[in-house]
Amino acid sequence: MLWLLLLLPLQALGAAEKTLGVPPDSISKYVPSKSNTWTCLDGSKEIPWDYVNDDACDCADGSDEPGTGACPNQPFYCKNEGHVGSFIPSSRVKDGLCEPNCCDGSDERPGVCNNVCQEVGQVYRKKVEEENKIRKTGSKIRSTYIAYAHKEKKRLEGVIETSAAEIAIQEKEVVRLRDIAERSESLSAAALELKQQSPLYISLITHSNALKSLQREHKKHLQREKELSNILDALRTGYNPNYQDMAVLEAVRGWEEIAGLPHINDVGKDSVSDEEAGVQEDTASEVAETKEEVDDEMWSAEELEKDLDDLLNSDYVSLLLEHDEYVQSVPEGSVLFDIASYLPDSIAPQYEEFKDTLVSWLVNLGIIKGETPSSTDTSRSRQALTDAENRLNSIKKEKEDAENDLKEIFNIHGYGLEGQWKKLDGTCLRTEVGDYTYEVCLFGEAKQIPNKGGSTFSLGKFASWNPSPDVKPGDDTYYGKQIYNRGTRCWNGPERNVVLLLSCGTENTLNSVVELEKCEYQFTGTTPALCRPLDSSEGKNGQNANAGKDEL
Ligand code: MAN
Repeated sequence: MLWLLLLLPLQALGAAEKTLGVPPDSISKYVPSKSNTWTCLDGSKEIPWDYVNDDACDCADGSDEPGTGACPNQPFYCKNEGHVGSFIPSSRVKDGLCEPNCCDGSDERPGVCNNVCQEVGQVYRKKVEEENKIRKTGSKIRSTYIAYAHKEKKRLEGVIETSAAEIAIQEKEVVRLRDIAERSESLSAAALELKQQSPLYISLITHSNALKSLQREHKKHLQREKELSNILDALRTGYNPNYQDMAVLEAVRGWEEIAGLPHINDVGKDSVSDEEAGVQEDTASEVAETKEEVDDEMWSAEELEKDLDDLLNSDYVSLLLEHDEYVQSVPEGSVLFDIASYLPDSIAPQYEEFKDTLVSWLVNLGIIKGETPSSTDTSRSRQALTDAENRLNSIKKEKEDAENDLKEIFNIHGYGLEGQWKKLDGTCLRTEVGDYTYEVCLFGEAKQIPNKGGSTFSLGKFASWNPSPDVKPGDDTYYGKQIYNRGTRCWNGPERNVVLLLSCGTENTLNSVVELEKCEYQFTGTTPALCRPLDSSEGKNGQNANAGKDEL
């Protein structure tokens, strides 16, 4: 009976050996049948249970030797209790070397490697804790980036809407100005000169000149008034009342009355005297009266200040031509002088023919003037048209730029599905390495700037995120790499280019630069844009899950 009890731990030990190197999710598959046999995992063969982990490869898929390294290309799982389980290739099992990924030493015969999982686990946990702290802070910053992208989207939509409305208005303006320019270009210099003899036009120009002169004089007076009020203000605050100089006192009182100011000696007192209150009331009512007198059609002081220049810049020639057209157009419904409308339809064509012949005779005899199109003094109307066309083009460009920006904001290949990168567009990161300062302006250009003078080399412009076909667009590995290419060509070599490797950090920084091959640079940096919240699925415990898999 006793020997049976002694056997139990040995059996348990045997079972443990059979599952050596088996990952937790496959342990249930390593159980013997009732007849103490076992079937290879691919189902190809049934073997005695004793053949499992006996250091001889029996199954075609190598599944009978998970813990010995007897079958090639098999994963060996180290439990690493106290740390994180991990895989190593079967070729490294029982090779006499302690694998760093197998801190429990289970890949080697007992006694070869110490179990250092407690120490390694502690260091690892501390590192993960620090990384999580950074991720927590970084993800808060990242969420402000996302909020920025949403605001930016709204702004751009506003720009598109406003510019669409402006384009519609400006297009009409261009048509109007083109019409004027074309009409004035088809008018001879002599015809224009004749039109400019119109009393209305001459009077308009005289009014304009008078208004310009008044404006000039008005500005001079305003300047003079300003200087005088400065002098009087200085006198008011600086005079010495003890001298009892009545002339000075009168000047001060007079100025206070005009300017509606309290007497300087009363400034600071709780209340002003009745007399002064009366003065102020009077001044206020006078101002009110003056306001009432202003005709509705008269310009206020602000309008004079703001709008007079525009009015004086009017294109009077264009106005003249527009006016001409206006007075020449026959008012709708008026048939008084339209003889053709009194005639029966049958003789109307003969009448029109007769009229045209008569008019051309009168023109030939010099009795009336005909239209003689030729290019003339039209520079102002042409300039106005060019200005309007330029303005239209610039609004169109503004709209187009906004539309393109909008397309990129929430684009997976642009600023990310959440728009988390938009905020960093144009953010420049720099670091000094050796004789150079390296700079990368995100989504812009990378540069190599010599510290001791000399030319700056372009290291390329932003081309794409991680272009590897194995990487899924939108995940952390995708956004962890940016490519900048087509920089200044290297002498006898390629165009300079940069691979920028990014990772989560609380700040946007450029940490290192190495020239891996001639003119091929690798930058590393950090950014909060890569710090996903701790509870988000991607990146959560990513390191743990992948630990050691690189080894395979
Ligand atoms: C410059 C720099 C270097 C580069 C050489 C290649 O000196 O851009 O980084 O290696 O040119 O000639």
